Amino acid sequence: MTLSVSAEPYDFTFDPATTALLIIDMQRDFVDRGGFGELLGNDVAPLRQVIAPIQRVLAAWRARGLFAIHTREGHRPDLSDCPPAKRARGNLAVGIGDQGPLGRVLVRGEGGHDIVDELRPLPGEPVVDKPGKGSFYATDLAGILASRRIYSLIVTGVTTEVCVHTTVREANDRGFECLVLSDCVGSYFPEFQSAALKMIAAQGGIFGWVAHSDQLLNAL
Ligand code: C5J
Repeated sequence: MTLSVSAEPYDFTFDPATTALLIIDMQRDFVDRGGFGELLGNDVAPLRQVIAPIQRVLAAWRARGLFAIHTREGHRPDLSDCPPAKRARGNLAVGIGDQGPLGRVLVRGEGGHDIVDELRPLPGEPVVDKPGKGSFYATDLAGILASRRIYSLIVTGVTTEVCVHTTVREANDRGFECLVLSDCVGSYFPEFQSAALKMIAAQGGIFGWVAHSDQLLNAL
């Protein structure tokens, strides 16, 4: 079965059986107060706006028995997978691995590393823990997608210009077709949100397609 979604720069077509909904880093460290995002000096309010639209898409996706994958950015408790350069970046008083209001910052198993309750993964939905910004780097995501014969990704999550963009670029180079849902990805910076989405669909869809989630829900 092929479905068609009205998108930029032109309609996105996909077979639901070979498509995964990818939900990137919807964890408390980025969207809750006291997490890594706020410690970096950001206002988390714009990121919280994507929770409800993703919830709507995820509910529709699950209702059709389709495949969803979640990612989380974070590190081993001993930080052995955290490059010193990443830890040092920003010169933060409380940074990666330090004790913060939500537990140790960006560390696996801590409160801030958890996915928000509204988007809690169900059994059967893989959760990919990633040490970097891209979801393919140093993870088993490529293997999971290959074993399910997945060729297309519907991409959601945060932040648009960092982990979403890095993942879409990685996916593009690996031959995946990516549709990014404009209201289901969020940035702390409105100007980055707008530019990052334009960059994906520009030049004939150099990295993929962009559509509002209503268009996907119409197609489903
Ligand atoms: C960042 C992410 N922004 N998930 N991570 O550090 O985008």
